[in-house]
Amino acid sequence: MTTVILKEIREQLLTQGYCIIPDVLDPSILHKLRQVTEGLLAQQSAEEIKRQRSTGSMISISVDPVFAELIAWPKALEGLASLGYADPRFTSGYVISKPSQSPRLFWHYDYACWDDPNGFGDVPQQLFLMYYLVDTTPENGCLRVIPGSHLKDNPLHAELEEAHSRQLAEATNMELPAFSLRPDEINVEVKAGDLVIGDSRILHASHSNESNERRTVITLWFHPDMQALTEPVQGFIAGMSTKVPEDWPQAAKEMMAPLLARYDGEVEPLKWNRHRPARGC
Ligand SMILES: O=C(O)CCC(=O)C(=O)O
Repeated sequence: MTTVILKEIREQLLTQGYCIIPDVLDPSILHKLRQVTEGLLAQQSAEEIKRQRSTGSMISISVDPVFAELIAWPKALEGLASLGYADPRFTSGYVISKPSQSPRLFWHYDYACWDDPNGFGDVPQQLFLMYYLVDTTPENGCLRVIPGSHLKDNPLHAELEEAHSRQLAEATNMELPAFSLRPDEINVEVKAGDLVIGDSRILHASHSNESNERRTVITLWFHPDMQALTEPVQGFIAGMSTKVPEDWPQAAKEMMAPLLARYDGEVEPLKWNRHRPARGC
């Protein structure tokens, strides 16, 4: 990959709110991730499946040390470095798997630090790294995004309720604006093992899965440049950090250690606030 391409990819991330780095995972880790996620999904209770009808599932990566390998995946970290983020910090991750014949995922954004006066800054504070384990299309529930909505007001912002509310997660009312098709949305179709990187402020959703196969994504949350943020924000981020389970193998703990979000200062952290104020432009 040449620097010119990465400059374009960086530009796309900053202006459109998302970008794709192709072919990041190799067949061997993809195989391992499919096996582990299938096992985890098979253990979901009927109650959990009902509660997560729209997302499909919401299983923390802390349940299996295989995810340490993914979090510290060298090709992904190299990709982030080539975008200008050489010291990214991880906080959390989830297995989100839409079963065959499942409804759309609701529109939402994930950024939750709106009390920060720099919340509308040009530089992303938080990025999702999404790895789809199958090729995705509109038919099997590919990601949809509204380009530019990480920075600009969109009519949909005013119509959304809190992301992951019970009503949205259970997809009990598909007439809500959160489940609508939007005139300015685009499909993000990828191959299994590509890496989708997105600004956590971008409006995103997914199509319904009309296929006969599961469509699994593993979403990892990274903060690309924590040191550039104010201390109250650093404290907020550190507070969201997943605890590495004590019983994980030493090798997994060592992989994770340099990537964990930490804040050792004494300043009061900002509080969780997922309500985006209107920006006025
Ligand atoms: O299921 C998907 O395609 C997207 C998942 C998602 O929105 C998220 O992880 O925030």
